[in-house]
Amino acid sequence: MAISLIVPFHEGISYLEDCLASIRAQSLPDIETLLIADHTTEDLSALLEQYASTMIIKLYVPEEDRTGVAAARNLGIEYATGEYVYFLDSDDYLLENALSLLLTQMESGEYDVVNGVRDTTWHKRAGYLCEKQETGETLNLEPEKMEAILQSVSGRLFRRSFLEEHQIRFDESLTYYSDIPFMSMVMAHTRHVGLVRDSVYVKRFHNDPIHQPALDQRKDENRFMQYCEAYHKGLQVLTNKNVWVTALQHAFGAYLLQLYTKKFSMALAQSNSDFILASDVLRSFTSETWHTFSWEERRILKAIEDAKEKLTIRRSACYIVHHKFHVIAANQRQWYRILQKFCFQKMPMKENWIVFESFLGKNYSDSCKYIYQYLLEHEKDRYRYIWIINDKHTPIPGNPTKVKHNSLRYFYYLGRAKYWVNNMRQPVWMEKRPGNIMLQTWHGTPLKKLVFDMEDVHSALPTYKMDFYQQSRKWDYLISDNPFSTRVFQSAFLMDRDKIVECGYPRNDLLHAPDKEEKARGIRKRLGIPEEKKTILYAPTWRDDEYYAPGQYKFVLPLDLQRMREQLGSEYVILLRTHYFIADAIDTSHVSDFAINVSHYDDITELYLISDICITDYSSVFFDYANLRRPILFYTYDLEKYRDVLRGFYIDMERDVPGPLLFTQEEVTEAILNIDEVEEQYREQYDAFYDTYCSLDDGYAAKRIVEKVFH
Ligand code: C2G
Repeated sequence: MAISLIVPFHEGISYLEDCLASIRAQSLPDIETLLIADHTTEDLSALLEQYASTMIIKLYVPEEDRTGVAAARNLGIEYATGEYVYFLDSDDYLLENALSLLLTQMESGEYDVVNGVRDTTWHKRAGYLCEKQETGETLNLEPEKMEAILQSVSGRLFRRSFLEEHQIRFDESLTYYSDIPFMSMVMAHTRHVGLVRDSVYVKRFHNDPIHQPALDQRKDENRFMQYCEAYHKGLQVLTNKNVWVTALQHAFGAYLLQLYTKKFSMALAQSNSDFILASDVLRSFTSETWHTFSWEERRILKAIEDAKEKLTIRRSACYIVHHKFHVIAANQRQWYRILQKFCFQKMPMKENWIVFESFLGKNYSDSCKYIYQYLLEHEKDRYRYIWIINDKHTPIPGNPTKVKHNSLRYFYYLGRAKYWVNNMRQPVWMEKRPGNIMLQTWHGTPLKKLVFDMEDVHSALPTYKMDFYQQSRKWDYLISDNPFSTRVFQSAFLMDRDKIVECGYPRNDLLHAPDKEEKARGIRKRLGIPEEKKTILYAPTWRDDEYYAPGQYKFVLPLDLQRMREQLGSEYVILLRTHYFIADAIDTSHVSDFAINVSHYDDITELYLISDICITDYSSVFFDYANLRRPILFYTYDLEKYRDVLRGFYIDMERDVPGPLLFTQEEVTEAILNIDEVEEQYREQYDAFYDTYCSLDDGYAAKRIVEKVFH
């Protein structure tokens, strides 16, 4: 056997699946996988059966009293039969020819250990392999690389006889960081260090620290102590290797500095008792190591060495002010946040202030608008109303206070108001004080999988799940449009049932208003739609993987407007409405008598009201539009990617949506030309859909939620 792969497993079977698949894809035949099931409660039998026929895989279970990664890896070394061993965590995976690259290098020299490059990702293997780029690392041993080598066994191939000869094992008393003393022992004894310039290991970050935290995401008070202990132990065995000693000591010093100088709050969080071991490690620093730090850094480290907590914090604070003042000073929003926290939120709370915000202040719309209108009509003088709205010229009835998103006034009003009504998540840093009430209206019945129901997160911010969890803990009420959404919000947002108010969507009240026809006439007139023309609304959603930056997504119109105009222009006009995340603009100048860009029109509900046909894709738009019982077409040209790679859906689009899935512009045009037949064909499906998703919307949702929250 050439290589024994040692894979400790505790939990996370979906991660393990990717890990095993990556082993099976290796080009080397001569490898065995030793899976050490460390006190797991998950059933591995089906997975093992799936892989057993195509690779050598052996399962071992540690004794009762041996637990943790260190023990599992040691057990692996004991059972290994390969000439070499490689440690692979069960939540990570290998790149395709990782092992053969390492082996070739190993066999080309007198090495005991060969090091490859370790990549990191938030994604599953399939998604990662699509996006991967060449790393092209250099082959020298710079100090930073030496530090990285000393801190992790991942991506290294070890000669087993070398580990045996020097009895190199993981320290089982350490829950975390046992790699450090292990690698220190390796470096203390090895004569030559082999290097491979390619990536041979992919460390996968966990995007769901609530259900599946990685070891380094677990909250543990002992973590700092263990870190110091690991370095302490590492340095004890490395005594004869000066360059490696300097690298390890530098890594430790850099870690302490990072802890104290990243943020004031982090500096303050460290407690004195932790200093004892840290100070021991610092005392062993050689003069060479001390010189790798600047004088200011040395002053902080010296204060830690002397176990002087207050002095450490003072010096760290000076460092932060000196080095980061210009960053803080240049960031206006940081100042506003500080003012909000230490000034506005210290002032008495205004019991009758309500702040409304829809789509980050981009418009006056959605359920917030309809809740506001109801309050205005029935409780005008009881409250003071504040609207977060970026364009101060946006007409809003009732003369509310208008405030720009992220302006100083935004921080002031949010800091002082008792009530916040929002249709999207509030900022992660927004602190709620006792007495604050947050009404989250949300902005759609979910078709696409959300937060904790998503496996991989492909959007611009991979910390989505972590952020969402913190934000949603602050919601007192969450509106749901139907029993289906209520169920989804419980699983996807981890919301308690008693915080969800299943009252229908206030934004759909307009679609059931007695004067809706009259309103529709006014809207059509405002948009300049000729009286004899029918209207098509095209309102697609955004794509998680196509972005410039968070909240700034790309969109290319998948319609040839000129051709559409030729085929449909005598009977229809088309309203084009991009999602509020889309940064790209649509050009309609060449077809101005046929297409109207309504992307900046405030309220999409008003557009539903004037449309005879709605075309969408995976947007929640159709759940609301169905209230009108008018035809809906689904232009799902990238269905497979959207469903299978990016998101996944809660309902079966092919079976349950109230209209046809269309894949080309020709099919869309054809359906429009034959819209009566399409309607007839989908009548039954539409009725069933309406009953499931729209039956709570009766024109009184705003009344219900106001009575619940504001009385
Ligand atoms: N919207 C819009 N114009 C579009 C698309 C959407 O005005 N072209 C508005 C609609 O009110 C829609 C809401 O934004 O209901 C949410 O849009 P989605 O396309 O559904 O996407 P997303 O913002 O990701 O919302 O649970 C809600 C959804 O699952 C997620």
